[in-house]
Amino acid sequence: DGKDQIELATKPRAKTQRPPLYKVLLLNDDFTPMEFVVHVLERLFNMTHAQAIEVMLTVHRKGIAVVGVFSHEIAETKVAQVMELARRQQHPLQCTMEKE
Ligand code: NFA
Repeated sequence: DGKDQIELATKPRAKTQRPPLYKVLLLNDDFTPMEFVVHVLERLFNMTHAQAIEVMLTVHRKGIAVVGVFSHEIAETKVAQVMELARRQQHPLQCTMEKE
């Protein structure tokens, strides 16, 4: 009848801290093949083929789109992986990150 309840001490004014999140952005260009962008989105962002086509077309039409939201370290790794794949194939594809 309530006598086992424990009331934990709290600091009511202390707001809960959450780690900042970063948007990974893909930029359109006139030269990178659509199929390469779809491949990148499937392999590095775990998208289905249908999702990857949809997101690639959004970047193609709008110039830029968010392809994922991650912790700072994961976002940096994703950007580096996209840039490295593009560099190896000599495509000008650009990927960047921005705090949410
Ligand atoms: N605009 C590119 C093309 O027409 C395709 C593309 C999509 C490139 C998304 C970069 C990002 N081949």
